Amino acid sequence: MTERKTAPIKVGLVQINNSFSGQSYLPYSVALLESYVRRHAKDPASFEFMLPIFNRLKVDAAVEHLSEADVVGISLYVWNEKLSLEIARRLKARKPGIVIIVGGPQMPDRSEPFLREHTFIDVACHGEGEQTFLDILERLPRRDWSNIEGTSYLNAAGEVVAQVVQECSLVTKAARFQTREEARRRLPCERNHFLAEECGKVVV
Ligand code: B12
Repeated sequence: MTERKTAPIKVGLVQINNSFSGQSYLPYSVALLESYVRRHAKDPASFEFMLPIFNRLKVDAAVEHLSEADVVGISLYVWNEKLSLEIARRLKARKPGIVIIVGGPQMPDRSEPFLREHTFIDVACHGEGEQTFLDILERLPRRDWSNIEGTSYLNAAGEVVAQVVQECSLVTKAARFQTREEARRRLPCERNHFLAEECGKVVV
């Protein structure tokens, strides 16, 4: 039997949901990311997934749990954004070498202001995340996110690199916004604004 030469990369996942009467929503979205990596990675054994965080908890407790990780994927929704970003900020301060990836419906497609405000984020994912998350994990040793579709990040020169073109999911995207105004503000280009109008009936 051949032994692994390097320890597996420890992956932490965070998707904080609300609890009602002691019952919690399980972290479906990050579970999909983990399953996809386990199924499709070139070498699945090179990644070790920690138990995901899915309940509201104190920032300190979350940071403590995640400080074991080499990379953390965080799912941003309107109900967890502030808490999740504070966990990420404190985690990066404690462990500067950790890689922080964010995604989810609360991630704006026009990401420059967001990335400049939250410089502790290494890479953001836009839209469906399974393949994008795997691509990022497989590039971890190089820390090079260039040409990974569905991502944006600040490069070493502090410039925004936005690789956010996912034509097929525009209707889904439009459906994610609370109002047409929000859809117009957040979708990345004029064509998408037009589509957001077209999809008006599915904007909830
Ligand atoms: C089903 C659903 C519900 C069900 C959930 C049932 C259940 N058991 O899970 C119910 C009806 C309970 C519900 C309730 C609510 N919901 Co709801 N819901 C949805 C819906 C229709 C689908 C959610 C889903 O499962 N999608 C499938 C998953 C896999 O998609 P995803 O979460 O987007 O994840 C993918 C990507 O975003 C990305 N990704 C996500 N996280 C990460 C992280 C990383 C690191 C990476 C790389 C990628 C990544 O990859 C994932 C896989 O492709 C969406 C609308 C939609 N079309 O998505 C709204 C939606 C999620 N809900 C929304 C809202 C506002 C709510 C409520 C607050 C409504 C309310 N006022 O009470 C509550 C809150 C519930 C809570 N969790 O606390 C909003 C969230 C908006 C936002 N910006 O965060 C959405 C987007 C609808 C909308 N258009 O506004 N909801």
